[in-house]
Amino acid sequence: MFRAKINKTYVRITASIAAFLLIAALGVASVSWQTSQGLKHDGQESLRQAVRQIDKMFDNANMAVTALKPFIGKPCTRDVVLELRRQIAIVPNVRTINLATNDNIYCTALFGPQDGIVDSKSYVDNRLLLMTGNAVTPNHALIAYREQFGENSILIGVDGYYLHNILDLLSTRSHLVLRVGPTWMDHLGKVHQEPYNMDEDNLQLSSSRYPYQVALTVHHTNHWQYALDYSPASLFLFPLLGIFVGVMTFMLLGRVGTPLAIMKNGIANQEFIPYFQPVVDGTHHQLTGCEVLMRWQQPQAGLVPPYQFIPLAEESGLIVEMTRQLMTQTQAFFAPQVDLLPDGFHFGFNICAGHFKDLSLVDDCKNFLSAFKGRKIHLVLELTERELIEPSAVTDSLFKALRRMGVLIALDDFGTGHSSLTYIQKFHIDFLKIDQSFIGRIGTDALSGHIVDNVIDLAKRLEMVIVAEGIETQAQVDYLTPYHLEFFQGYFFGKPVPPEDFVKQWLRPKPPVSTPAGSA
Ligand code: G
Ligand code: G
Ligand code: MN
Repeated sequence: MFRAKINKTYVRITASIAAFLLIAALGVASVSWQTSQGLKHDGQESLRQAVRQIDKMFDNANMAVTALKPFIGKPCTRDVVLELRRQIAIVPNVRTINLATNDNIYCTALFGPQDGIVDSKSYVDNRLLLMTGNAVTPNHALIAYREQFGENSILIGVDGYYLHNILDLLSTRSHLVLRVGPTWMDHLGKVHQEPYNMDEDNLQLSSSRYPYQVALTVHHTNHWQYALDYSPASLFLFPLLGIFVGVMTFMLLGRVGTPLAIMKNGIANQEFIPYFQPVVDGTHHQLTGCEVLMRWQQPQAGLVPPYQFIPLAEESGLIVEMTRQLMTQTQAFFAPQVDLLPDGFHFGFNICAGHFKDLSLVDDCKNFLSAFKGRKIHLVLELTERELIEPSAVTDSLFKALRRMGVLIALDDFGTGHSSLTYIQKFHIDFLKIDQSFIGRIGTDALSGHIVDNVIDLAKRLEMVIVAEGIETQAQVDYLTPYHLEFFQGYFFGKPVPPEDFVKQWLRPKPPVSTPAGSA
């Protein structure tokens, strides 16, 4: 039993930890998913913002182009150069403006007439070129915006500083880069010529109006750093939920169940066992029978006394099945050794109102009696006077059937209730068992003695076989002896004991004791 208990605690703890871990795993998965979704969502939002800002820059460049359309292909006069400079001054983001014919730059805002070379094929879509710098500021990143009109073109230089600013500002949780064809700028403003390494976790967004993309990488190493930002509730909720579910699992597994469920379980496990108390004859105090008393051998609580479970058993009706088990165990134990029993041995079972709902008691008694084929035993059913059975069609046929089988009826706890003579006659009572409370009064005071005398008198006048219950002392025996009662029962003769002890104490012929010489 101890071992079973340990195993059970071990199982409970294991199951509770498993439940906690399951919730924790769910939590980790949930936090991870929320974080990656959040990072992705925020990344996409950053990309959209970046495209909006960068498009606006190129829109500005485009504005300058529109303003300069009348000067396309015109010679690089002072007026033209002044107009180029005026646009630089008034249009945001624009740093340089050049005019070109084919691949020849012939007019610049800074230097006026020129004879420079431009490789128009290096422009992505003929429109954009990302550069590490130009002739004037070689180490300052710059993006050239080009618009072509026949063989002429306008080249607008947009400062890399603005691009760098946009990328930097939006690179909160992951780093943004701007890609123009094979060239890309990182969030620090550095321009790279080597191919940009795109792996699976990259997000990118192309502008619908200009030939460039912005991209970003969500780094796995950063993932858990942002868990608190994206799933603050889950980070607290799941551990709490895990603890709650773990504790609940532990408690539910240890749940004892309702008293009724425990009792049903006890029936299934045959935990209700018979104890036997001897009944002796009133003259020679020889064994004449026994009262079978129910005990509950409960694995956890040990031996449970009847007053703790009989009321619930009677109320719920489980008493019928429990009494059946008591009868079965009694016959299984005594039938094989029936020869040990004195002739006419009485087996008394306690019966309550629940037994009179149907006729199953008849079958139970039939089974009991048929186990003792020789018929040298008597079956006695003890009905308590405390709660009398209502006469009805069912009880009527039940008592008739019992009588036919030879089953005897005892009125238990006599004197405590209020059974009438008509009642006693109607149910054909064979024995009256005078309640032990009266026997207990013997020798206490004059009035008590009077009450005891009266109860015995009443029983005698009913002309029934009488059992005096609860005899505990020699004085009580002496007091009762002149009444010539048929049977005695009580601790003075023997307490209720398990079947093996009953056989040992009352039925096994004692081995002859070798008397020490000189003692006889
Ligand atoms: O044996 P003990 O004195 O502890 O029993 C207490 C009460 O329980 C007594 O009133 C006795 O009649 C009752 N009792 C014992 N066994 C049974 C039983 O098998 N059926 C019923 N109905 N009552 C029992
Ligand atoms: O209600 P019922 O008469 O069935 O009750 C019988 C119960 O009385 C038994 O279960 C038994 O434990 C108890 N009993 C039997 N003899 C004595 C006795 O001498 N003294 C006391 N106190 N109880 C007894
Ligand atoms: Mn009884």
